[in-house]
Amino acid sequence: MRGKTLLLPMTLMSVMMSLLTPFSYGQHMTEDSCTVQILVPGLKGEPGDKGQKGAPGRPGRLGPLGEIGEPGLKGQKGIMGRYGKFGPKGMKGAKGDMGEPGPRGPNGDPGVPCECTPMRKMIGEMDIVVAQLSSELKFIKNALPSPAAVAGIKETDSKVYLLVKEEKRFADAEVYCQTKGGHLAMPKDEGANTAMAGYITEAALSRVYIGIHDLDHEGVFIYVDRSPMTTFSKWRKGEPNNAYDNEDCAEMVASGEWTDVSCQLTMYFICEFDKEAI
Ligand SMILES: [Ca+2]
Ligand SMILES: [Ca+2]
Repeated sequence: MRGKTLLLPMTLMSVMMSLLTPFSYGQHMTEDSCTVQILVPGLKGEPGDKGQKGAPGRPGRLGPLGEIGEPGLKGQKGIMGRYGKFGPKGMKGAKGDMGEPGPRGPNGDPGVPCECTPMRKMIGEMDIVVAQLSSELKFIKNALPSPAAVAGIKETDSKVYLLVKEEKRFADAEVYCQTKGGHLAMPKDEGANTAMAGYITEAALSRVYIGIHDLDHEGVFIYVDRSPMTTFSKWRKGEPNNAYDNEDCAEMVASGEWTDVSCQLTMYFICEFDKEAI
């Protein structure tokens, strides 16, 4: 302990000496192994010359957002934009009230004089035709036994012929025709005979009763309306022959010729009606 106590004052003195004579004392101290070596910095040197200008520094960081500026002045009005697209079709509106009647129009041009006389005459003639047709239609409806039983209607200028496709004896056939307002057909001239023959042919028949007989006087043929047979006849060659003494009625074949036959045969027949009576 005593040794350190003695050393301390000497150390302090060496520090003081080194402050006064740094170089000489420093070298001296290294030679002494018993002393504590202390390194002390030297005095500050003179300022050096000013260095050259350095390279530009790196960009600084982005500064904070600035405050909102004052509102600018109002700009000028722009040009009109393009038209927009058509919108969807709207719903149909309710029906409006009826408007007031319009003003009366101007008078029309005068008409042409009426030629009424020819028109009236034509209308009158048409009325007659219509009445006649109505009458004939009524007759036909009345005369037809049934649609299937009639081959149609045949007519000449004065007669209407009806071929009835129902097989009847002579007397019954005449009764039938009379109930319709006529008789069994009575061919009294070539025209009527031809019309009836055509009727039979068109119906694809071979024979029909006609209104001729000699029931009252054998060999004296008359029409069913009791009119005599005077100028016209159409007997087939060899007829009438009153075969078996039993042929008092007459038929017409498709050629238009006549034959006397038994009145008890049943066959189709033709009725005739006066047009004036219809
Ligand atoms: Ca006879
Ligand atoms: Ca005969």
